[in-house]
Amino acid sequence: MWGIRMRASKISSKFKVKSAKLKHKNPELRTPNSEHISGAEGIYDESEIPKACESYIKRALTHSRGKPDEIVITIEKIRQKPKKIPLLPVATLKCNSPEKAREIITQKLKSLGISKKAIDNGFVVLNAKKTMRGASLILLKSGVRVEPDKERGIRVSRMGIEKSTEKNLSEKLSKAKINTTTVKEALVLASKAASWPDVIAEVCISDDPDYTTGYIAAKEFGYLRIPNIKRGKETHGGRVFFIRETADIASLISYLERKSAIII
Ligand code: WAQ
Ligand code: MG
Repeated sequence: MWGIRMRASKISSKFKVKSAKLKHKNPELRTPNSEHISGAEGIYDESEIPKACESYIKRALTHSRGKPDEIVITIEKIRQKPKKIPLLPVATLKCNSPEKAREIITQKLKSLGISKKAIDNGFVVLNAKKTMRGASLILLKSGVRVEPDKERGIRVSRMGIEKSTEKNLSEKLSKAKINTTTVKEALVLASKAASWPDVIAEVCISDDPDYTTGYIAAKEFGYLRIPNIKRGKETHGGRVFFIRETADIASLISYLERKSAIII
């Protein structure tokens, strides 16, 4: 098994000249002012590597957030046996506006014992103009953000789905007319994260301007899709994990970013 990750970015127009000069002096330097365009990750068999890379590259080059000027693909052999994880059940809620979405999300998070302060801090991340590359970790009582790098956030990575499970899932999603890579990848990510005991809930809004369905996920109620979580053409978005106040943060981050997991 191989883990493949893609990350596409462009130099923020504000910094174009400065960054280009810096890069000219040292071509290896990662531009500090690059803007995130898209990212993706999965677990594949060796024979699938070329196809997976091709589709990641295509995705990076045709993204609705714009043209990248850097695409990084990492392909690495997975040494440890992946942890086997169940898929969260999927449902789509009724929602016709971002205001209604906020109401639904607030009510669901409160029912899990998440404080108003933590919820408000979550929405600050989700509505911020500058999107993060990864997710924020918020303590569910105090509302404190504990991800070490507030711009990058935590990247959930090294996850995939068993072939037969994916086939079943595709059939089920097709019936609901939502059999897309976007839904499947989000579901795999949410399932991996939800399986960690200290992760109580996740809220996600896509940062793609043309994707307006988000979700809230938790072990208690599964993966709930929320249409119209944002208005079209808006480029904000993000992910927030609400975690136990007493969580061991280092173990949690290590699990989300580095431990391989396969949905069975
Ligand atoms: N780990 C942590 N955070 C991530 C990751 C990751 N691997 N990938 C993206 N993010 C964060 C980052 O802040 C992005 O700005 C934000 O999530 C949104 O990422 O069922 O497409 O890739 O129809 O735009 C939801 C599907 C799609 C709902 C979510 O997210 C449905 C989506 P995007
Ligand atoms: Mg996106």
